[in-house]
Amino acid sequence: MNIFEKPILYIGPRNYSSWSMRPWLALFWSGLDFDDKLIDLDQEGYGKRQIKDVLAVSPTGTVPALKHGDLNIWDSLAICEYIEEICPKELWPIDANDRAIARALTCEMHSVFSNMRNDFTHNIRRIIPTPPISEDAKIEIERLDYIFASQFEKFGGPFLFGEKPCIADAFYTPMAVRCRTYSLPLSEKAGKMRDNLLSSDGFLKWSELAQKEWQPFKSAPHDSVYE
Ligand SMILES: N[C@@H](CCC(=O)N[C@@H](CS)C(=O)NCC(=O)O)C(=O)O
Repeated sequence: MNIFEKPILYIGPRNYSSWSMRPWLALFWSGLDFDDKLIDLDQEGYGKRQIKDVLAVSPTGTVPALKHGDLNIWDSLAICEYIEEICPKELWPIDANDRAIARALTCEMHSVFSNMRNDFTHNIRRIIPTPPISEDAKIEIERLDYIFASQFEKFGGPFLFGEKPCIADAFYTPMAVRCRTYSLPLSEKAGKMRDNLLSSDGFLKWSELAQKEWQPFKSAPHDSVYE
């Protein structure tokens, strides 16, 4: 690995690829100089992890993937952990207990919330009428509400652990997007945390770039329905 080379983050279309947004936000907040390279996911092999352009940079056939010198890392969380190790800034809270909880929340986001992710597909640009909410998705929305509200109560925002953004914020920002896109029910305090996450410098930049990538994505149900 040559640490003097710029890291390159391979990402999917910004409007849809929530997994790509997570390490991009971590890189944005890290202070590292980096490039990103967009790979069109709306092509043969999508959904099967068999897109040729993606397989060329990621053994799992998924984005995000990070290239740093001769090192290639796949998976959003592993990429964030790597960035945290090489960057000059702390991307986890300083306090050991807070850091442990931030990691637990991040792992929870990475491995749970599948109903919310499947039922409310990520779409930054649109406001979509709230679809029927399944019992399983309702349980996850309530859990998300608890996380947002309790972190807001404890730290007062703007981020989940107070003044500075951390990897947990990068992981939960796409959930704030879903809450906004589908007007999902949140308590007042959780709603404040949602709005805070959607007002961060990193998300506003990502969102601005997403607006410019204006092409419908045939695999995204709402872009064909609401185009
Ligand atoms: N667990 C992976 C998930 C990555 C993932 O599912 N990425 C989607 C785009 S958001 C993908 O590349 N899909 C390609 C496909 O399904 O063919 C991570 O955390 O990086």
